[in-house]
Amino acid sequence: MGGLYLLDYGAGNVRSLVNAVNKLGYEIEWIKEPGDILKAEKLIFPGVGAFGSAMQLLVEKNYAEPLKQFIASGKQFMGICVGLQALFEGSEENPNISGLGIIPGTVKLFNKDDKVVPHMGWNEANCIKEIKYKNELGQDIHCGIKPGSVYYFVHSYAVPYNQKIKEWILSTTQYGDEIFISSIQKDNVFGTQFHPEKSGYAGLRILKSFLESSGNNNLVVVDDKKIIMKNPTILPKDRFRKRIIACLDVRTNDHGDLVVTKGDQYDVRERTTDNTNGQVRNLGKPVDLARRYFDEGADEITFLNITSFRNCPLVDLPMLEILKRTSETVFVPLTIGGGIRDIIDPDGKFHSALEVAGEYFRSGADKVSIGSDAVYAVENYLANNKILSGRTAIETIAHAYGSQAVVISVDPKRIYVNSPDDEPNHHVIKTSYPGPNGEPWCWYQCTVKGGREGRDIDVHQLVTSCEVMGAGEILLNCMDKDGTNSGYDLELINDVKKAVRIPVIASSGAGKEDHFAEVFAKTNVEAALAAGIFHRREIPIKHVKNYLKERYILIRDEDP
Ligand code: 1PR
Repeated sequence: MGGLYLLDYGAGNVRSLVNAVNKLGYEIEWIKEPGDILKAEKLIFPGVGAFGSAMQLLVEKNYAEPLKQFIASGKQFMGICVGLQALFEGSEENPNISGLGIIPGTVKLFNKDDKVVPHMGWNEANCIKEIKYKNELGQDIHCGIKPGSVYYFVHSYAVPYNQKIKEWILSTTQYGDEIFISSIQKDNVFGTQFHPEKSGYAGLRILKSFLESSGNNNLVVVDDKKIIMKNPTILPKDRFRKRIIACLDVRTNDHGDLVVTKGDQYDVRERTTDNTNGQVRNLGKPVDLARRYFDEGADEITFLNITSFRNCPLVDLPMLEILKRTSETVFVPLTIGGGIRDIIDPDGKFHSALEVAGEYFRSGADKVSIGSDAVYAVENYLANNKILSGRTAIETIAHAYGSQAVVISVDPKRIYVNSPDDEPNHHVIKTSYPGPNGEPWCWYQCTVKGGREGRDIDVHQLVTSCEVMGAGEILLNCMDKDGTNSGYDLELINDVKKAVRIPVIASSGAGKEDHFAEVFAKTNVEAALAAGIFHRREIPIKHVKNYLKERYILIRDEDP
């Protein structure tokens, strides 16, 4: 099939979409100028970032009018995420900016009272009508959305279910007690609020059906006889899945090769018989391991460059190549951490954290994770009477790419005290696991440079400030628990969950299946991350998921 085009305006990770299309055996060309839009036979618009900036860029680049003409011409269009939202009249996200106005209605912010926002993770899409495409031979192709399958969502705004536009609605999804439109389809226009290119095999099936359907005018048909419109009812609980994340700490070993390693409380060197530091532990090759975890059912993959404090020219950042290669075969979200900060090349050239993040997004990352730089930013924010500067990495990246793209990686360690009065400037909690001298209280000190340096700031101050700055998720490590296989630090996790309204990933300490069940049963964390047990093949991800399923914890099943 020729004439398949991608409408990109440089706002984020579209590499994964291109890779997904290529994997399905199709080539896709990029729209470079307005005239290309009308040349296209099929067009995919993977809107990324904020509604307002997407629309502004469409207008600035003179794409908006040709896009409307393209859609009116009856040629096939697919919008993804903001690419779907742009079809509506407007969005609460940027009330002064108009959408394309093809579908009546406004995109609204989720209600944050009963749930964390963004809605980030795997959820169901329930088709409320049955749609079939025709292929070139006139055969039916189902739209690819299958009952029971789950898809990857990442957004804070959505279009609420609305009977008045029922002819447009293909599926709905429930988040908390809200039902929103998760996909639309009418004539030649198709769109998903979720990301098919990040939804594993279930998502690839949807892209495939769109690509295989005939590209001629109006050949996409709605089979009217099959339309079963029923109003979706609000269930007592949504079907949002708990996520299992595999984390790969990456660094160069003593031979200069990039390897996945794993520390015990952040010490990544083998212990030798004479108790001196040995070689950096080598647990495999990053790209191969990521692929293995995708096949085993990981819901996300996180790469952390743990020697990021070393200076490196922007173009030689070691993780760029790893991301590019991983995103060719791994179709779940990828996060990259380590070194997301302003950098100066060895030749003296300055690059902002925003530029660094941009390189990673273009190489296939969906989120960046900020560690040390977040601690410094919060220190300045608190010293400056909580006035936002607008210039921190968190703020600039969240502004350009959306909050959902900014994760804060926290590396805390416990400091025990006898009484809260001993530490009046920090958030102190009573612990059931007293310190070495029986101290019944502790606070969690934030560290920088991979745990090498403790700072005078506690986790509570860090996460609440980062949320204000625009971070979209917290990756909550714990130095005391890392690599110990003794279970997650539930006290820390519960304390952080109470403090923020953004998703939290529990990390550090998983040693058996029951630790995952425990963290989901005893905290309301959105995701659990592990490293060592997966790398050492002690417990396959599949076993963890089966164990959770047997205990009625909702997880995503593999969908081959
Ligand atoms: O400060 O923005 O450059 O980011 C550096 C990043 O590298 C941070 O996210 C920091 O957590 C990470 N990092 C730095 N040094 C180490 C180290 O181990 N020496 N890794 C390190 C942190 C912790 C987790 C680990 C979980 C689960 N690793 O990512 O994967 O604790 O482990 P487990 O399941 O085996 O217990 P910046």
